[in-house]
Amino acid sequence: MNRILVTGACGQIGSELVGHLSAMAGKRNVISTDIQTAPEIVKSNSQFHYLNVMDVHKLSALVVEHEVDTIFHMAAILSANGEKNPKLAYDVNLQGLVNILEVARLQKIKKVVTPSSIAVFGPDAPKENTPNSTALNPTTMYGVTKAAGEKLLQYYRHKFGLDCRSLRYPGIISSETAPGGGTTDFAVDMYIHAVDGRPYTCFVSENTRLPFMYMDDAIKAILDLAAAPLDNLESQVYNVTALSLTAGDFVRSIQQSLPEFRCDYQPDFRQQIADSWPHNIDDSEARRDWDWQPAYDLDRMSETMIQNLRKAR
Ligand code: AKB
Repeated sequence: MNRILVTGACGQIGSELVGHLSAMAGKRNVISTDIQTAPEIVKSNSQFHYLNVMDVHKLSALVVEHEVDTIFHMAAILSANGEKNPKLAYDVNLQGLVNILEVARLQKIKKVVTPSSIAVFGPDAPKENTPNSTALNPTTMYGVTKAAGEKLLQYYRHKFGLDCRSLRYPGIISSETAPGGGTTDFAVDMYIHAVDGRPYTCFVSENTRLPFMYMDDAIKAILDLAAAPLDNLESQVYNVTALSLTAGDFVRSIQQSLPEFRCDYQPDFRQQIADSWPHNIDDSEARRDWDWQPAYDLDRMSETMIQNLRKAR
């Protein structure tokens, strides 16, 4: 039986991942951790502990105490917050990852799975169908830490034989837990405003195009990658995507169900971040090596988001 530690368990992806891991491994085998107070979805599906990933001693003690053999390391400072506080993003994203990898190495953890991001790509990477392997010259601190993190995973694999895997998430759309401090957050904000009957001022321009994915697909992707036989994985880090959408595409899709929804556009510093990222990425290597395939298109995603947000209100 796997004993799984999840960091960043109260975040947008972590909070939903915990529920799925609990269904697979049993609540008592999921040790969830964060620096925030745990929401009900996390408390009811795991054993929750306060943990700052910077605290390597507490991290190590939790791993030993609970006989953890698998780590999903989800804690991170996202792109927009990272630009407001680059040093914090550096500390949490890179020192936090090194702490996880060191504890994993010393405690002989079987597997570490941790997300990377489309933010590893910079303005010089191809904008369309950005390949799995291409120039990584990010222009945000978040992107710098994710690109360096990918290299750290490679180092720990080659130097110590640690099984550590990663996937480059696009913007994730979900209704359970709001994203915190990312550049792609505008899309989730739009759904929330629309369901609340409020207009929305979007912080990127109408034609800003980025890769996106619905949460159920994001969870499926990380669980499928975690479950894939190591021998099938030709890469350690995989592009994954589902949709390539502009801000305006979200508005039009929402208006099909909520025609009164209005959005205007006032780009701020996040426009420059969005402009440095790909429009869509090539995930054929993930499809080849571990059968990656998303299930949600824009219509299905919008219907599900609106339904879930209405229920929650
Ligand atoms: C962000 O906008 O910072 C994140 C990401 C694309 O990794 N959602």
